[in-house]
Amino acid sequence: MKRLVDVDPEIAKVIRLETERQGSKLELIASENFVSEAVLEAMGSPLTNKYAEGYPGKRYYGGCEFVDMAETLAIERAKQLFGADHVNVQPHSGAQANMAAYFSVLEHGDTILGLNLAHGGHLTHGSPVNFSGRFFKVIPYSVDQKSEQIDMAEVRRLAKEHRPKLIVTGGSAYPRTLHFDKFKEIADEIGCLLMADIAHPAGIIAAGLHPSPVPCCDLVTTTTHKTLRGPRGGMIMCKAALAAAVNKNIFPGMQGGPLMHVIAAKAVAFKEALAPEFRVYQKQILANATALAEAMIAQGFRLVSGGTDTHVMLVDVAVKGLTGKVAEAVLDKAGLTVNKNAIPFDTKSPMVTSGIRLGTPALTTRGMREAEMRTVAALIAEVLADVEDAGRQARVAGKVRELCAAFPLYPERLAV
Ligand code: DSN
Repeated sequence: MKRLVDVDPEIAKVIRLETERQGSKLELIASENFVSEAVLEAMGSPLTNKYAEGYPGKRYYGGCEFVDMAETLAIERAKQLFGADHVNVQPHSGAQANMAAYFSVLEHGDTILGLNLAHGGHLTHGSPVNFSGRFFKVIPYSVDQKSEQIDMAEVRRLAKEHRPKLIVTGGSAYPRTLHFDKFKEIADEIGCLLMADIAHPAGIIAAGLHPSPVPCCDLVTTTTHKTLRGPRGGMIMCKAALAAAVNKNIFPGMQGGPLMHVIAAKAVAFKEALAPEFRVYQKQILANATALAEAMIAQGFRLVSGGTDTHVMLVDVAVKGLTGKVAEAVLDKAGLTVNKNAIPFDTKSPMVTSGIRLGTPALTTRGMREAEMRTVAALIAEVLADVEDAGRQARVAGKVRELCAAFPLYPERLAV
């Protein structure tokens, strides 16, 4: 077998450098995680060669008997994990899952309610620069200015005033519990559909450590690569009544051939998530997030909404006279990977921002615990105390490398 390093040394080098980067820096991006070797193996398998347009047992190509098994396993495991009536594991991404979910129940021009992107929502929940904002009439709801938590009174008021066909809940920078039951009450009051995008807390929900939207939502979408720790991709769950519409809108509606290697890897990740250790892992993500949040506050930072109930937190760096853009850049130089993020009612542009977003799924996968989270907060504070001090960044980078070395990532890959 010819090895990648012989066929394409340039790409082999890129992969090695990226693997080293992941292992030697502290990954605090809330939407990222590190998959198992088993998930990687499934993704890098000859299943990538197979065309399988259609669904198990009903394909437009011959030779699908084995990929059918992979997709059926993924579907059945996801149903078991979340208690869903119906699951479609084919969406290539969370954005495509959301698009197909919308198209299953909405017509062009219909009204939807979604959490404002600037308040922790997601592009696909109605941002004007996204298809969702172009195809639908979007009424954004906000967080309350004082509590910085979703203002349910405003959601009810807007729902009654605008009579949306669909309310969308979920987001990518919302650190607090999502109260799906309260959204359901409002949806029932006005007789509209309810959708939850659980891309961020999916793993926590699967472990039963966050309320599940599955019993009360018509549609639930997710990515599979964040807290769920599977391959990069998407998934839709829905009530039985919407199963045919969802399947039709993924294929042939908006996708062609499913990525069978990724679907097989989703099946592997779901098997891992069904094992008892996954609940232990999710509990540790939450314990680490609480520890990191408390330590950041102790270091003098302000956290949006005062803390977190999940794996994610938003840190207001403006209180230290900084922007998210500068904080992200200097932390990266010191080996701490974060992303700049708008905070609610931010006065700065999305390319500058007043905040950074931190999350604990990836570091928890490496085995780090509360003590390491306190160290991480101290390192962040040390770097941000003087963003002009390159010597300080280099010193912290050394400490980061030491900490990372104690929690090796993909060691077998780097040994060769
Ligand atoms: N980019 C994802 C995140 O970082 O949360 C959302 O699409």
